[in-house]
Parts: sequence; C-alpha cells; structure tokens
Amino acid sequence: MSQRLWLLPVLIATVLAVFAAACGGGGGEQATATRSPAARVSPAATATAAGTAAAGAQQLEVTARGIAFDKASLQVAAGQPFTIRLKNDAQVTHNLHIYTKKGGDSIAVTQPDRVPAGSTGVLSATIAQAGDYYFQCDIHPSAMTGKITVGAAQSRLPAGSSTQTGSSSGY
Ligand SMILES: [Cu+2]
Repeated sequence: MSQRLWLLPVLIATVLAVFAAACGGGGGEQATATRSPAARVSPAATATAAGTAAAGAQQLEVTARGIAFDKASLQVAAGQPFTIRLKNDAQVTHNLHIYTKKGGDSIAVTQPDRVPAGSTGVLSATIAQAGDYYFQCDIHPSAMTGKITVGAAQSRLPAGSSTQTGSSSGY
C-alpha cells in the first residue's frame, strides 16, 4: 500500500508533463498571423471609381517632353502602393524622383535612375503618411518639378478582386 501511494504523485507528474508538451506544441500553431481585415469590407465602399485606379496598385503616367513634365501635380492615396511610369519622349535623359520636399529626403526614384530618351522608367512606392510631397527630374531640377499629393486613404478599396484597374496597361 505504501508503494501505491508513492506512485500516485509520479503518475500525476507524468500526466501533467504530457499535457504541457501538447499545449506547447499547439501554441506554436496558434501564432499564425491573424490578418484578414480585407474579408470584411462593407458594400457601402462603392466609392465611384472615378479618376484614381482601384484595387491596390494605382498607376500614374507622366511624360517628359523637351525639358518638362506634362504634369505638375499628381495624386495618390496614402498607404497604398502606386507606380508612376515616366515616358521619356524627349531627346535627352530624364528621371522622376520623389522627395519629402524640395531639397528634402529621397523617397523613391524611377528605375532606371536615368531614363534615356525614348524609353520608359517606372517608379514604385508606397507613401504611408498623407501630405504634400515633391518630385523633380534630377537632371533638370529647376525646370522639371511638381507636387505629389498623398491623400488620406479611406473607403476606397472595392474589396472585390475584380480587375478594373486602368485600361492603359501598355506593354
Ligand atoms: Cu529632366
């Protein structure tokens, strides 16, 4: 009888140990990311998809002719990826470089960094903070400048994965 009593705690300890191990293993799997806010998008967010492209990537296009951009202001939504295609229709090299402000910190520049005459460079970026930013051609920083306005991103995202982005997807 004394032997049985002695065994009991050992058994309990064993059971507890097994349990702990099982729970530990399960805990790891629970750590998988829980990010599915996209799943619940209100149908009210049918914001008339006017100018700005929808569904994720916003696509803008700027053309360089002579020593000038054809646009002096651009607009994108905060926190959403966008691309700017710089078509260089000029006879000289240009680029398009976004800075926090004139003379400020670099945010993003076209690839390639120097866009030869007759070719196209692409700038891809996401700017988290709304506000006014500055862009220029680094080769002609006094002649080729503009403002890029980053608007607060709100009820845009038409949830549906429908591909109704811009129709001008060249290439
Ligand atoms: Cu230039």
